[in-house]
Amino acid sequence: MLKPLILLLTLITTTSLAQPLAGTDDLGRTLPLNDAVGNPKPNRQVGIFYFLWHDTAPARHWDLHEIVSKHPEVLEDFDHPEWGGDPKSGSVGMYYWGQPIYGYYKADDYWVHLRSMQLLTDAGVDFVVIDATNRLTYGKQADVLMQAMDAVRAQGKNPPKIVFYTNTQSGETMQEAYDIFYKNNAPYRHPECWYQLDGKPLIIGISKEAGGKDFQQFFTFRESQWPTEGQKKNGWPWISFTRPQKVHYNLQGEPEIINVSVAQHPNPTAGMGGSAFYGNKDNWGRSYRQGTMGNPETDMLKGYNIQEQWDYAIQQNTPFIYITGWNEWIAGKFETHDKNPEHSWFCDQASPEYSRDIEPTLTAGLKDHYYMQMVANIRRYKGIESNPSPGQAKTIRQLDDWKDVALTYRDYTGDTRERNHPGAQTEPAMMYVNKTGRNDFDILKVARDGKHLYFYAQTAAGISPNTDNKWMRLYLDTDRKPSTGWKGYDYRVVSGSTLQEYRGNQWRDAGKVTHQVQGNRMMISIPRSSLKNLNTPLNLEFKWSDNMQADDEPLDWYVNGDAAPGGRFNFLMIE
Ligand SMILES: [Ca+2]
Ligand SMILES: [Ca+2]
Ligand SMILES: [Ca+2]
Repeated sequence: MLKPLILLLTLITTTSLAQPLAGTDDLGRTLPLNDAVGNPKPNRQVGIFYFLWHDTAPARHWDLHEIVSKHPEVLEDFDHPEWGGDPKSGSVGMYYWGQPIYGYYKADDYWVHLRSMQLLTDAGVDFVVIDATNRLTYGKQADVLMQAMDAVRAQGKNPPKIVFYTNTQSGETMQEAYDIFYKNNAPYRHPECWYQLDGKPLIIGISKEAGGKDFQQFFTFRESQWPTEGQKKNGWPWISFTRPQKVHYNLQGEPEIINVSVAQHPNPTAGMGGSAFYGNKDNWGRSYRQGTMGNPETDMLKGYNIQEQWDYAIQQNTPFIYITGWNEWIAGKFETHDKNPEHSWFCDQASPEYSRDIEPTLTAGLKDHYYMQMVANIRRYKGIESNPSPGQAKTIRQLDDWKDVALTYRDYTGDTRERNHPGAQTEPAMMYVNKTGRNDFDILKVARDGKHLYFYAQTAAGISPNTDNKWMRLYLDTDRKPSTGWKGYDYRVVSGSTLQEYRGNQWRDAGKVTHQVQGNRMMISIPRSSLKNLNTPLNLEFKWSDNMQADDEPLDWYVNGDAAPGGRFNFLMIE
């Protein structure tokens, strides 16, 4: 029952904060920390457009970037066999513009959602906005996603929550969402995953279509706001076709939200495909900036388009920023909107340049550049907690000595679980199998005295036997300079006992170190004298890695074994 008091509640926000993780991306961009962006600010919330629609890919061929790279003639032949697909089905086919780092996954793949929730938690994203604008609500897929959120929350982390964005047949779609996700006894009910605004779960749609419905009092509503419509009160924009983007206002006339998007298609008739394939110049790709198309060949990795929007959005001080987007990936191939019947029309996504996903990808060298850029901008918008203080120096002789080292770094647990799930491909069908998860990092610590640095790792279960040099590695950026060492790492310890220095573009043995292992605990002691470029007072970054598969590729840390912290992040130790 609605109490009048609820209406008086102002915007109360709980902010999810990333650990102050360090990191530098492959373009040399270093993440800002507390000294650059300041402490966490109240009333700063970030949502990101998130998609659950990946299901069955077209038969035989499904990767638009590969198809067009190998067979550009398809662009002038609507029924060309290299499009793949089933000519008998008459289906348009949903093509991937590129390959996600986890492969062409289906949206019911828990392993993928768990990784995404970890990445978005580390980034400080507060909620994911599920695209339910096409009438579908993706019950089973959203259930899997919310299981992943629940798993991350059970570890004491603050993962994103969930909001549904409806538009087509909004009233019916909101009803369905209410019935399957929210109401008592709903089959996919995860109340702790509901993103709340003004004391009630938030839903986006056409609020007048909720009139008289049983869910009308249950939700806080915001209006679906299309970029081609006039500005609505309470509108939440999933994209903006103006430069700079519009600030959108709530019913009280307060500035509430602004969108930032990786790319935009202000000429929907041409669509992203028109610009990617047929010479249209009206749309804004990843390289667009200062009113020009930019130069995709040199600029596509750098995210100039969305950066221009972030810079403007952060200045507006709205309590919400809406990011578009995380993982759309696919676009339908439709009949032409120009005069040539052999052309194909792709509306929202078409190519590496004319696409708007931030999730890391193996296509066209985009890697995790857009993810790292997003992390940096969320920090600029929200601030971040200060770097941890290491406490008193302490000599560590045995594993039990770690008990009174208070400063604790945390990894996720459960990130070593096996993957065994079908991909979206059908001809041939594909099973994604990943059994590289082995030792599951949980708690990490660091200590030091005048002579040694000590590193501690505690795993979720007993540590596996020391059988190979991928086992329980420790990476150190001892001078905290990304320009020295391999990806900044000047040293690593392999097999617990061999210190290696990165010199002359390869890892070379640089002495022996000692380690101890007992059950699920391990420690390594490294003499300070063996680290040539160690900053004093200490100012270093470290990372644990187990069972990485591609030794020269940090993207491996998104996919294989376990890394602590994940991806390209490092823990910080600053005296
Ligand atoms: Ca772990
Ligand atoms: Ca370094
Ligand atoms: Ca991890």
